[in-house]
Amino acid sequence: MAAFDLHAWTRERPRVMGILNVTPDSFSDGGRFFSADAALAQAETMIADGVDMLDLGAESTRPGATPVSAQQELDRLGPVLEGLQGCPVPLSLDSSKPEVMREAIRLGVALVNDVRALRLPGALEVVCEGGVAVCLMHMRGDPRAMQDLACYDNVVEEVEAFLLDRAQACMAAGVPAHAIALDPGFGFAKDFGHNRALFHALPRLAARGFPLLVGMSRKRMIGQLTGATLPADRDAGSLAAHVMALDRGARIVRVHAVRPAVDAVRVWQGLTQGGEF
Ligand code: HH2
Repeated sequence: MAAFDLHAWTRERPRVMGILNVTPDSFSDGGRFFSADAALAQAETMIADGVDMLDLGAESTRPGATPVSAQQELDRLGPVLEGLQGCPVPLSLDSSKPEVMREAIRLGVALVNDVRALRLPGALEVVCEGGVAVCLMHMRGDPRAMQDLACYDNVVEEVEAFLLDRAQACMAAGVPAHAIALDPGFGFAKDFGHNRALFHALPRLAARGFPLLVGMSRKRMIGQLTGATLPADRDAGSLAAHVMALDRGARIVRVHAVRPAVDAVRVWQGLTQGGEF
């Protein structure tokens, strides 16, 4: 099976990836979509709202999150993936574990979104054999202790070098270049200054030729700018940051609030690329 062509898909227009956290403890919506029924209802809502891809995660990666086993992830994801058979939009799996990736690929996911950039042993091989696309994200350490590692000489150079190195490793293992997206990993082992430096460097990262995915939805950096302490109150700020990211070359935005993001992408596309109405 040919891997999902992320380059062609994102060249057509920017894409909205909807976050579906099948978890009890995610930072902004933990517990809301933990049952398979609730997750499937939310998937249906996001599809009706025009989402381009659903990103299913079963382990929170918020700072300090408690890790879960591969079996727990599979128990959470299995019924949701079964319920999404025949889904009209491609599915993405937000996981780092090769066992989870293998089963999710069997159940039809088109993309593996890995905050560890396929660094766990066996992950790269599973993606290669499965013939799926991948999003490689930058993070240091693991979510439990990553904020202690937010210390860089030059965050942009280090993140860029890391992402290019991981993309090379994927291509050397047989993942086609057109199936690779990169993500600087906003908020992952980064303080506000690092996030801002990376935001300014989006054009430089985009110039490397891989579609850029950005995920700032409801994150602390948005709250630091707007004063909104509750993640659910950060959607407007997140939308502003994501539209600015599109102007700087991002091609996929990973969001909780799908409808406003879909409208924003339509407006961005219509005003910057022209076209008939
Ligand atoms: N952020 C989160 C999780 N996965 N994947 C990519 N590629 N980029 C991101 O910025 C990113 C990600 C954290 O957000 P969320 O899934 O809402 O929270 P939690 O990890 O607590 O479930």
